Amino acid sequence: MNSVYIGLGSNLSKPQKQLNNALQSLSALPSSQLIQCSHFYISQPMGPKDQPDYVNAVALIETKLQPLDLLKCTQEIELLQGRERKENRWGPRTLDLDILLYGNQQITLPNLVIPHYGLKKREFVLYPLFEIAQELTLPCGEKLSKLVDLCPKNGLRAIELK
Ligand code: A4P
Ligand code: MG
Repeated sequence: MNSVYIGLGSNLSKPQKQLNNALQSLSALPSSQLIQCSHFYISQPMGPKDQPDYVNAVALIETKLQPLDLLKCTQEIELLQGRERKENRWGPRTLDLDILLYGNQQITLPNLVIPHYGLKKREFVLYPLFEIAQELTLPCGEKLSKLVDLCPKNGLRAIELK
């Protein structure tokens, strides 16, 4: 089994519901188990500002799926939840699933780069990841705790559980 961290993000069509649906789909992936998910966090949009705030979270799964098979699955889940890929970069979306880390592997393929290129500098990835993986060291040797210390929160806040 491989430990894989997945970043979830949504800012359209009831984002919290989108994330809950995505978690359900992740838990149903073949040869995989959903282990844990962070709180959901409200974050300011990175990129164009004329779009709603995002809801972000990070989930940990254990999986036997190989990285490209997993990518195929996560893209299918995005499409199932109405994701449309548009021209404008970093525009609003119903669901974005980013494979942040796949075990300790470093992967550079045309359609898959792991660790995810935004991981080290995005507060909406680092803080939820740190919540569920405080002792994590990245494949490059950097400690997650150090990256979190260096990253401003930029208004990021956890959604209170009711
Ligand atoms: N791809 C390569 N590596 C990976 C990976 N590790 N995980 C490729 C997933 N996909 C990966 O992704 C484009 C291509 O990246 C895929 O075809 C896949 O083969 P995409 O999901 O189609 O496009 P995208 O997400 O719009 O592009 P990009 O540049 O990946 O955007 P990001 O980095 O995902 O950022 N603001 C807040 N507050 N919260 C957010 O979650 N998200 C974005 C999108 C913008 N602003 C945001 C947030
Ligand atoms: Mg993406």
